Formats: sequence, structure tokens, C-alpha cells
Amino acid sequence: MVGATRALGPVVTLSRRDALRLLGAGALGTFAAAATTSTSGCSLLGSGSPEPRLLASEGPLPAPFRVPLPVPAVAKPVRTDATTDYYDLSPRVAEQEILPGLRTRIWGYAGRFPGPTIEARSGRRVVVHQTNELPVPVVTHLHGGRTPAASDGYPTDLLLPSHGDFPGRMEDPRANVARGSRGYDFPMDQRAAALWYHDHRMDFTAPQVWRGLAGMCFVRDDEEDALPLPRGEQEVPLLICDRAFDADGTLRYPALDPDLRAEPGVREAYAGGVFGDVVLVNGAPWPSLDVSTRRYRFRILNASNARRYELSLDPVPHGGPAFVQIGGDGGLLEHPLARSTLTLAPAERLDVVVDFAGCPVGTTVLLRNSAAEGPAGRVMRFRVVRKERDETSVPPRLSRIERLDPARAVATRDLSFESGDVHGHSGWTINGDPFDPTRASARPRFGSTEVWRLTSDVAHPVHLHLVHFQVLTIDGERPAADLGWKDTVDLRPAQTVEIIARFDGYRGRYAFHCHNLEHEDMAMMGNFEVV
Ligand SMILES: [Cu+2]
Repeated sequence: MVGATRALGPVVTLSRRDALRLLGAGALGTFAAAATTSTSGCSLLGSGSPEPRLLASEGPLPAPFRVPLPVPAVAKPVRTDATTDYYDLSPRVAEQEILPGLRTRIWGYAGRFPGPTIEARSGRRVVVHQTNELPVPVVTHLHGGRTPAASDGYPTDLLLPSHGDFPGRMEDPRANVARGSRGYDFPMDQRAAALWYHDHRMDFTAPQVWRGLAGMCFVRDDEEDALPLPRGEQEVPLLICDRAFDADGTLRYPALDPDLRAEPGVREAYAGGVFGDVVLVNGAPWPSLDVSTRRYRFRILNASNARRYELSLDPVPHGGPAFVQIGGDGGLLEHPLARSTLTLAPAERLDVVVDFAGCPVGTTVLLRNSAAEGPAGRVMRFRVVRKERDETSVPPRLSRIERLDPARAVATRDLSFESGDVHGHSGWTINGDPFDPTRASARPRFGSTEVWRLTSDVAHPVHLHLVHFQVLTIDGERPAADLGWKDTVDLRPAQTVEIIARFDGYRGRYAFHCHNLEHEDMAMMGNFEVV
């Protein structure tokens, strides 16, 4: 195993109560039995598997392809002025028909799962106001946003419930805790890209996203608008996530505290991450979309807690590659790429065009997931229902991307994402350290460029807040294809990936972490401070 020879940090001898204090509501020690040690000396999770585990639904699964693909509503500003659009996306409890004929209680922004889509313009400020109507604290992070630290949704910057008394004491001395309401200020000073917003509450992100706290946000700009790409009804967001349900439609999740108030974490068997057996696209199980014989642009987000997808089309529309990739996490690529398969780790986005022109009316095309067998092996279906002319195209040049030069990097850092000791229990660590809000792994000077060498034991999708980066090497080799600007990189087991980033935009404290949300909640997070 990679990193096996590196000693873990000193064993922290805090009592459980001290650990709770240090990490606010957090305990982190909850999935632990004694850690075992492999022959290579690498600390492994106790009796829990280091791999994600399937949480099966109770009762029959819904029949696939019966529900039309819903498209999340576009958020309506409550107010606009010359520079800014103001939204209210207050999280609250709601009931929604996810499985046909059943009501599911969700936690949603504006009471919806997925949350309303924010349509933003590069350089035009967005302010999101929230009143927390939920019974627990929330924190909202705009993933992929270049956001001032105060609005970036740092995990201890809790927004406490607007009613009831929540004992939300944070021992992070810099925590900015609010009660009831707060605003998030997003300058959107960035290029066109598909972002998403989701909960980021310390120790409880995984169950709160699972319950529905996620939505998409598109930033648009003139460069993208000038391209002859499919738009309007032919540009379709696909927010993909897996969930498990009880027979009555209730969402299942193996939380130790089902009320998500005091004790964080999941049952030990799920310490590697939680898989569901129902794949939802835009909140609907295995939906179906009627299309015409033309190009569609799909803005795909993997909003799953732990599941990674390998997407393919069956059959591949006649005459084409399955997908033409035009963008990734951080916006358009320089040139389109023909792709037969799309891989998406948690939190990654892909921007692709699919051309149904070669499909006779009546054709059905499955979007498969070859990374799974059984129910999670399929995602949704397209049904070609009419002939239509198409004046769109994918030009050979999409954008220009500045290449960050490793010779300009002022620091190279090694960060090992591995299982390890979390306050006396087994958990997920970075360089052997569990998350500590008071310690920075890096203090890059504003505007400086650094290379980070990320190493994994098992799979870890690593996400940096604030910055977008470029992937220099994967296990020493340059990436086979251009990945464009990224904010999340899909670290496969026992892999080393070098990324390069320029730390500009804003000064302050930002998080970086594994985006397997169960790993994140179990301490696989660090800080960098732009100074
Ligand atoms: Cu991880």
C-alpha cells in the first residue's frame, strides 16, 4: 500500500470528551473498533471495510424508466439590482414523491431536492440568504465557487436552527456561528462552469447531503454564449446520486444518531462510504427523457456520497462517439474530446454533448453505469420520439486555457490520504492527521503557485476549495487526455496524482478534503491558509 512506510502522527491522547470539544459537535470516533494492522504496516479500519458498502432498500425497488426526467426549477431572485441577484434558499423539511406513489421526507433548499438551480453570470454577484428551518445546524458551500472565506461554508461556520435551542458550541476559535439566518456572498468572479451547492456541516455533511441538501449552479459567460452549442431545452442538467429507501419511502441511512444532533458517524460497516441501490437523476429513480434526433448538452454532476460511476450509452447512437466531452469541473476544455465512457467520482462534473441524429424514431438508449452490477448498473434512459432539424455544432476549438507551469511552483507538498488514528479510533486522515480547524497544512502566499502530490490508500476523490487546479501527472504519467480545470480529482487506490494550483482570488482559511462524504465526516479534511 502506498504510504505504508510513513509513520502516523503522534497518537492523540485526548479523551473522547476533549475530542468532542475540539471538534465542536464532533466525535469522529464512532465507527471504530480497534484498528488492525496489515502486513504492510498500513493501518486499516477495524472490522469495517475500507470500501464503501451497499445499503439495500427495504421493499421492492421502483420499475426503471417509468418516471419522466424532472428538471430542477431555476431559482428566482427575490430581488435584483445593478450588480447583484439576491436569492432565498432556506433549507427546510418537505415531502416529495421520489418513488412513485410514496411520500419521502427530505431536507431541501427551498424545500426541494435537488435544490433550485442557480443561473449566474460571470462577474455578477449572487447573494444567497438562508433561514435555517431544519432542526439541526447547516453550512452551505458553493462547490467550485471562487468565494471569499467568510462565505465559503467553512465546516464550523454553522448556521444554527431558527427555532429550538441547539447546543451548537464550536470550539474552533475562528468559527463564525450564526443563529437563524445568514447570507452568503458569491462574487462569481470566474469563468463559465457547472458548480453545485451543498451542505458542509462539520461531521454531518454526509447524512445531510443524503437527505437532499444539494443543488446545481451554472455560471455563464460571453465566451460560452458565443459557441453554437445546444441550449434551452437541449441543455439538460443531470444530477446523479444513489439512495436507499424503506418500504414506506423513507430515506435510509446508517447514521449512529438518526436525529443528526449529537453523535456523528455511521455504523462501522459503512465507514468506507455508503452506497444506495436506487439511482436518482434530478431526484427521480432511473428516469426517462424523450429526445429528438439532434444534439443535447448534458451537464452531469455526481452528487453521490461515495459512489463512482463509469457511464456509457447502450446502444451508441449511430455514426458517433457516445459522448463528446466539452468541459469538466472548471468549465470548457480547449478542444472537444470523443469519449466512449465517462468516469465521475463524487463531486466531479462533466459537460458532454450527445448526438441522437443517427437514431431512428422509437430508439431507446440506456445510460449505463459499468462500475456497478445490479440496480446501480443503470442510470436512466433516453427515448427518441421525433425527428428535428439541428443547427447546433461542437466547434473544434472551445476555449483557451492557460497552462500552469510547474517550473514556477514555489512549493511542492506531499499529502497522503489514508486510514489512520482519529483520536484513538480508526478513521480517515491526511498525512496521519485528523481534521483540526486550528492547523493549516499549507500557507501559500497570495498569487503563488504550488504543486501538491496527492497519494491514496483506497480511492479518495480529493477536492480543494477556492482554487481550480490542473492535473500534471497520474502515477508519474501525464494524463492521457486533457482534463481542463479541475476542483476534484479522482484518486484511484494506491495512486499518486500531482496537481498544480495558483492560490489567488481571496486570502483566508479554506478547506480541502476527500469528497467521499463519509470519509470527510470521519476527519479526512485539512486546511490551507492563503496569506
Ligand atoms: Cu476518501
